[in-house]
Amino acid sequence: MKPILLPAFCLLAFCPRLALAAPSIYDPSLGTLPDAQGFIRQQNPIGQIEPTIVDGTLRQGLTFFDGIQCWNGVGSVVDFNGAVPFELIARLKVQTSTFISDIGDQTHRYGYYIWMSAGDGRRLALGISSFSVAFDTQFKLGDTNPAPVGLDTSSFRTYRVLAGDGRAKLFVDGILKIDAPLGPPDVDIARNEVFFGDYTFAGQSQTELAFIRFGPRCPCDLNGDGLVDDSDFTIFVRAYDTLDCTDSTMPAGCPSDFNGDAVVDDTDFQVFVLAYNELVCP
Ligand SMILES: [Ca+2]
Ligand SMILES: [Ca+2]
Repeated sequence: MKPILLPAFCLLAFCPRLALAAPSIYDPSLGTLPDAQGFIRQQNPIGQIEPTIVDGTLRQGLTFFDGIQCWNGVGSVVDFNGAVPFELIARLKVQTSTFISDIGDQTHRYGYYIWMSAGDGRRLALGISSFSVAFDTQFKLGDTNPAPVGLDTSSFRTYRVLAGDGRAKLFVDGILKIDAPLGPPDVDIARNEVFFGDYTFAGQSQTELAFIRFGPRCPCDLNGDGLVDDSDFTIFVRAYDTLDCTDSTMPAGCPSDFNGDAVVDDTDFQVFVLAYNELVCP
């Protein structure tokens, strides 16, 4: 017989800590700039408008077209070959962000970039303009990159990147927009870095960033919005009540079965509760 599901707080004190890799997060709702949360600012030239925190979001810009203002999570663990996919989630609103299709090297240039370089030398860049999104996965002259996808970026949207098994996927508000092969490793790039902001000297942007998190995919974030909260709890409880991963009503892939034993039971619940308590993956 299945045990009764207890409220999360009843079990918190008794759950052992799981040893999972720490994700990297920038959370403006804490009231501080990325500089105060472990990220290193890169800004050029002097005279850029100073970023501010307003209503829990990081406001940038309008940045200089021929300058940069971005932050680097130096030493972040970026692994595109891990047992679980690399995941990056950012919630962003764009007032304005430029787009250039090709400045001679066949890569795109966006006013707002999220740039990831993995430990194996592979690169992946997500560009977000006022009217489109794109991946750059190839950085050698003559290589082609996936075409940009039209998108109204002027309201807050959740951008979710998954990279693993040789492919990169972009979901926007839960809908798959781009699915492209990752490029080959480069020998001459800095590794394990994630930049966000105006990262290019050939673009400018004005944006509001509400959240960015990256690291190994967080299994407990069942709706893929970067947090582990009541919305995920609702999804988990439904799977817990169903129990059997082979049940036809279970979501495809049985995502709530965190330990892979084909049932969603108390063992999975203990994993979920740890993340729920932290609001993000432990
Ligand atoms: Ca969630
Ligand atoms: Ca299980």
